[in-house]
Amino acid sequence: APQPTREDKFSFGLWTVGWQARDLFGEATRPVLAAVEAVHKLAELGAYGITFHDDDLVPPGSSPAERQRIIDEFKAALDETGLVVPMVTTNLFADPVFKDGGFTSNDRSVRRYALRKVMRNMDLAAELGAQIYVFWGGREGSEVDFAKDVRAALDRYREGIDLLAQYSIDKGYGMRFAIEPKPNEPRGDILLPSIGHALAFISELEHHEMVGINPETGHEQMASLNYTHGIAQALWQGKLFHIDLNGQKGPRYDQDLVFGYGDLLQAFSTVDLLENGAPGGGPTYDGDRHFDYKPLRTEDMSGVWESALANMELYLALRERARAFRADPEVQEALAAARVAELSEPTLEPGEGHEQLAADKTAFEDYDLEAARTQGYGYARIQRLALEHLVRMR
Ligand code: 3MF
Ligand code: MG
Ligand code: MG
Ligand code: MG
Repeated sequence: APQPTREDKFSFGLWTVGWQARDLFGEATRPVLAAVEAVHKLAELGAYGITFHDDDLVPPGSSPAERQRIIDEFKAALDETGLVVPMVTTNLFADPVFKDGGFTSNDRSVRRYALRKVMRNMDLAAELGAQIYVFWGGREGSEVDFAKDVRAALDRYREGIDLLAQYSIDKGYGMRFAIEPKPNEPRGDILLPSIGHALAFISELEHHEMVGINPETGHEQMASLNYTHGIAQALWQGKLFHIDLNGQKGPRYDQDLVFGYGDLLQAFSTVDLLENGAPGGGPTYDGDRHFDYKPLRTEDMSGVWESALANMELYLALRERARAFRADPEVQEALAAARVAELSEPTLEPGEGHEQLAADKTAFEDYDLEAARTQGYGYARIQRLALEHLVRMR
């Protein structure tokens, strides 16, 4: 199997390998994982980075002295291993104070407290050199439509992000923000439920240029959406600031499986897009390949590290398969026959407007409709070749 290295830029949330597997119906099945141990173990496996929520690193209720000791030990482990912290985020969902949301709680005092909690953790993120700050608004939503004024909630969401962007600017942190969409769970309905909703929201922000998204594979697939298409649109809009890779088996609860363990074919197209870019060119992704997954509840710590490695190995295997797919002359011929590159040609001639188009009889009056209607596009062959590369038939 391919061996992950620093250059591959793989990163993990501390909450992933550190998940004690407490779920809705059962207690924890694993012990607490010390952050320092996670750093050492991930570095050993070939990872490049580690990310965290404030409360993953410093348990809530820690004294200032205790907090400082934890941070110092964490920094020492980073120095020792060379692991970096590309992204940091805030837990605005676990504490009961956030049961109706952080930035969008109906209770104004909760909203002010949430902003302060983020500001404190942004200071730590800056100290650790994090360039990306993620916002997953897991409790920003409702179960009762009549109890939440969604337009007012979006005003408050915008007010919160605007304030925090100003904070980063004034402090000279130079961070970029990434909003993570999710359709539901833990709220019945969450605000900014999909990539598209988040992108539309961002366009309304004061500092919209410093805000992008952190799309998670499973979150889009929970809503039956195509993740590869979603990140392609984010790239097109220059908004793919970060990424949460994992696996999900269709529209059900948020499974957070190992990357590729859900829709493997879509994982293949995701890796192809991230690694090989779009056939027509355009912006690509160069951030860390971040995994947000949950090791199975049945596993002890050896199963945790087994699955952490599995994320990276599968990504590398798909990267190798995607390169082989693109390099195969038969695939290139099939892509050409399907005129995949023709989509990058503008529909209009240079300088052509609707008047010239209206004068072009070949576009309408003399158009060979029958030929266009009966042609085959050749996509079946591309799908077959892609699958054959995926399962190593080629
Ligand atoms: C929940 C998530 C979150 C976010 C995290 C920020 C607990 O479904 O995906 O993980 O990823 O809060 O990155
Ligand atoms: Mg998830
Ligand atoms: Mg999740
Ligand atoms: Mg996530």
